[in-house]
Amino acid sequence: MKYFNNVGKIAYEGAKSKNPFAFKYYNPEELVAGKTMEEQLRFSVAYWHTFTGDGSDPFGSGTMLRPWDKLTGMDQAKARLEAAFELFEKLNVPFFAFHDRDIAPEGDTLQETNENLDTIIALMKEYMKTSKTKVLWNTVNMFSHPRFVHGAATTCNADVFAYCAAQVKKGLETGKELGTENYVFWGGREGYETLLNTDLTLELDNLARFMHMAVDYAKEIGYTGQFLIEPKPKEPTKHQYDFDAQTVMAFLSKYDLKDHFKMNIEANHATLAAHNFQHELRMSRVNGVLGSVDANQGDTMLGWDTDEFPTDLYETTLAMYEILKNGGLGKGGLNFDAKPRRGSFEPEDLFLAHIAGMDSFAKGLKVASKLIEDQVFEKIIDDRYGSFKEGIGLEIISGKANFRTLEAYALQNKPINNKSGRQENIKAILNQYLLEF
Ligand code: XLS
Ligand code: CA
Ligand code: CA
Repeated sequence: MKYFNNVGKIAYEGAKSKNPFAFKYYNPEELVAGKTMEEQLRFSVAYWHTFTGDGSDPFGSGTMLRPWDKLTGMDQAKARLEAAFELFEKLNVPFFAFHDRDIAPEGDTLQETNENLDTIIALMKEYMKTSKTKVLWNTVNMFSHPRFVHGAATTCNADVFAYCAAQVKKGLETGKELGTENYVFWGGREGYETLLNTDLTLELDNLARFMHMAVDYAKEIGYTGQFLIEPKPKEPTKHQYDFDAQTVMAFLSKYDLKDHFKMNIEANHATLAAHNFQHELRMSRVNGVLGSVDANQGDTMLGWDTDEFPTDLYETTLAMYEILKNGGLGKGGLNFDAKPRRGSFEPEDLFLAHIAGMDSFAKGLKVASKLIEDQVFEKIIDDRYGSFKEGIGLEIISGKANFRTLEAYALQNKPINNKSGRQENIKAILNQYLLEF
């Protein structure tokens, strides 16, 4: 234990605790809705923000003080890994997630790059022998290097497509080697800047070809992790192909891929798509494709991906409501795809930020579980759609009605009566639950 000497093991001390390095709501062993909090929440640390992020922005260089930054190359990669397992143990998190290039640097050739990866993966396996922390998901970075300037699987350059295939092939082998629970596809540069130079059909067909190759290869090598697609509407490209959950579902249906993928829903990507977090979770849930969650939050005043640690209890409660209604996340989890602000640059801030996120979701879980136990929204919704349980409504639902019978009904019907939707009252009830439980 040498990277975070000022921080010990983070324990649950309860809501009255004033200790910043303690959980106030997250009590891993506590039972909520039939499972422990640890099992319900399945927290994961994002390797990129936590161990490689330097705090740079378009206007200034990095600010983060990280003990491993004295080193470079593979020495730095090894130190980061050691620091990672120290943080996992102190935070007591069950999972982490990474891109290939987060854990090991690129070499001069693809072969050298793969060798660097092999060295780190072997070391990671060693750490995992004595650690409880497993990999929630792995993925590959097909967006940072200049070779991806025109896209990855949707590039105009076939050599780049081939390179990406090699990279994902290695990613799936890594997933198998480490027993990762999921494999994520986030289309970093899969989108376009202008249609004036874009063959939209070819790009989308190629994206589907690529996904089919991935499905086939996973099957061939016996990789059993769940495949996830992570929607995002914009950034880095102006128009990302995986705009939102509904767009991705349409793509999967069109290309006969829908049996193989679920969604990894990120809160900040939902808001960038002009939805809210709950919308994307609900849309995925009701279509049976809610797979995992990137737990963060955006800023309503900023139009870009700020990846803040989630602290908005309203959002975490409604997210946990969807997740509980989904029967949990299965192989998925709550991955903190989030970074401390540029001004929160000390190593301790990594702990404080995760504690804030974990406590916010723990509280959300408790409130959501109570809301479901009391059937608060269920009763409201049941009552609101009551007209479909009898009479003409029942005929519509059961398929007996058609335009003629409905016209006949409408012609003889008395004036139509609507009832109030009572939105303000419902929000007040939600507030009562938030303050009480
Ligand atoms: C970027 C994405 C990315 C994915 C993994 O906006 O959130 O970090 O989660 O490639
Ligand atoms: Ca993400
Ligand atoms: Ca993001």
